[in-house]
Amino acid sequence: MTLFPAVQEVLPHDGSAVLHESFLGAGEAEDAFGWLSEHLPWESHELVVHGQKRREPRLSTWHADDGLSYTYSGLRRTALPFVPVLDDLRRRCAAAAGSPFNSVLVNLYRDGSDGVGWHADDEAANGREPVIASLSLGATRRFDLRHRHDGTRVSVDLAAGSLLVMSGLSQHCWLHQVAKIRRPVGPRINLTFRRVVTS
Ligand SMILES: O=C(O)CCC(=O)C(=O)O
Ligand SMILES: [Mn+2]
Repeated sequence: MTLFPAVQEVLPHDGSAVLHESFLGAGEAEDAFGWLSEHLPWESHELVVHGQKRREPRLSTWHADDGLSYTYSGLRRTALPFVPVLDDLRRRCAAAAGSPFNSVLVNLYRDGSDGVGWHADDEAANGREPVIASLSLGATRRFDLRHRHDGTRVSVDLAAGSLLVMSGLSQHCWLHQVAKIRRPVGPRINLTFRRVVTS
């Protein structure tokens, strides 16, 4: 008997965020986590938040098809190429999301003192009503969404192998975060596949 549907909409209104709980099998998710954590050239970046420089509390890499660059919280990033593991995951996430992707931001949360604060993926480069596929590997972390106007809160645990596909008004009407936590937690990798549009 299945107690919870394997694929479910988590937003009550104003956009969509569809959670595919077991998008990757446990072995596949472990293999991808192991390979990416060992082989990606993890970078530590400074962000400009409210005019102040801060070191981002997570490591990341950004990969894109030829010639794309991207501005993220005041930081201009030049793309690394897609590698076969990322390309395979991109193809599968695109099929599930029903949308093509030309880039992926890969984040490594080393422990509970890494996180990402409230924000929306609403940079112009993501286009209007972007489809963003967010694949999680490694330790489970809580992902919070908060409606910008009515304050509605939704939280989901993003476990290894889960895929969250955000679309429609989700970036206009909602903010999201991965809060820092005090309890001991292992490393987590999150991949957000996006389609960056160039003007
Ligand atoms: O780690 C996550 O689940 C979310 C990451 C995120 O929101 C981002 O990189 O824009
Ligand atoms: Mn985001």
